[in-house]
Amino acid sequence: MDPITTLDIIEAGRALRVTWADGSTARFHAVWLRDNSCDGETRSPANGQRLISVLDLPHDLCIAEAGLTGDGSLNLRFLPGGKEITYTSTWLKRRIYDRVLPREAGWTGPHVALWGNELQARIPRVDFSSARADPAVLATWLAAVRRFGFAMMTGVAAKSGSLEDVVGLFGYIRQTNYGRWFDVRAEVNPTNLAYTNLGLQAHTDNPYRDPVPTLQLLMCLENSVEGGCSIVVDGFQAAMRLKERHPDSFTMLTRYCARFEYAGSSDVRLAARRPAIELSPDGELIAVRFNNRSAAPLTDVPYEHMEAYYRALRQFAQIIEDPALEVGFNLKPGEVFIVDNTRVLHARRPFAGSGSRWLQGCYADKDGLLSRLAVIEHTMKEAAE
Ligand code: NM2
Ligand code: OGA
Ligand code: ZN
Repeated sequence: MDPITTLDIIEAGRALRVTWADGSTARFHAVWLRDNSCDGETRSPANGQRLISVLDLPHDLCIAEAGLTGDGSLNLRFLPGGKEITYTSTWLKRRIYDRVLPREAGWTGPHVALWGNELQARIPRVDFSSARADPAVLATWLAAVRRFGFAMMTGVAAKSGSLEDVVGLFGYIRQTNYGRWFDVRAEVNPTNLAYTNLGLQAHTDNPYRDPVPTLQLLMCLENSVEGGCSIVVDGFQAAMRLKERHPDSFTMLTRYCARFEYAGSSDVRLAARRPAIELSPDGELIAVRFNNRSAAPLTDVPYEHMEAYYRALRQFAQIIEDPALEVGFNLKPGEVFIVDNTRVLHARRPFAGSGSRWLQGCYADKDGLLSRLAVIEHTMKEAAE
């Protein structure tokens, strides 16, 4: 633990400067400190949920007294009201916000690593039974999805519905008009081009849905055709290449909304309006949407910028097609791959021949996966302490 050495009430009690033994220092506002109190009147001891609202924070809140307790925690008294609150030094230090965030558009968090075809030699791969039996093994698989947006699973029973068991390891299936899961094989009168033997250019699934399914899983039941190889591409890596090579094009794809739609069967008319590259208000790379088969007419790009937008899209597509970014594999029965559908694009080469190719796919969501991973990590950390 890093103890607090100095406390200075500043700005007439509207804020506090805290200095730690290692020399680091940060300011915290009275309103922020009061809002983040962990006492039983502010947060439910049963579930940690907040009991107060912003309307319970007086507009003239200030810190009247600041001191250190015997164990080095920070103790504050607020006015009006005179409420006393204690914070541990570690809790506070982990939540410093008094810093300049040198963030250029396109940043990603510490758990995300961009990749290209060097991942081919070290595709994250875990066996289903091991993942089911051992939370630590499951955690390595889930962490790979968090890090690379892509992972393989082997040893899954090559029978219809097995994806239920795979998704059951970490979360919930997202049911859609395609079903809880769907068969991917060449059909007569296909309702979707995925249900043919055509090649599918690298894409994210269902960009015509809002919210988009954030995970997709594809499992192989049969594969004895010629061709049909699977390819994955890190869409975040592609977006950053676009930014490096053609910054104006990156801006085009983040600034204007594209449109996507699907009405391949008479009971469905899905449509969404979202950018091809989505950033958060502070520039974090959040999502890539790219799917030539469901791109709808662009009507949100002004006339003056339409040609530049198409140029940007073409440059993005060229980067996505660059073999240097591709990881490829031929799925065998019992193999599953999972992609973060907000980030990693998947493609299929065309196939032919006398054999059969039968995949099953399903959607799920990343919030549940990340929650499951956080729970395992938290439990393992507690056990180690
Ligand atoms: N299927 C496989 O997003 C798409 O339309 C890709 C989706 C039909 C569920 C195919
Ligand atoms: C899909 C898809 C790839 C394949 O079903 O969404 O992209 O290999 N399929 O058939
Ligand atoms: Zn797909």
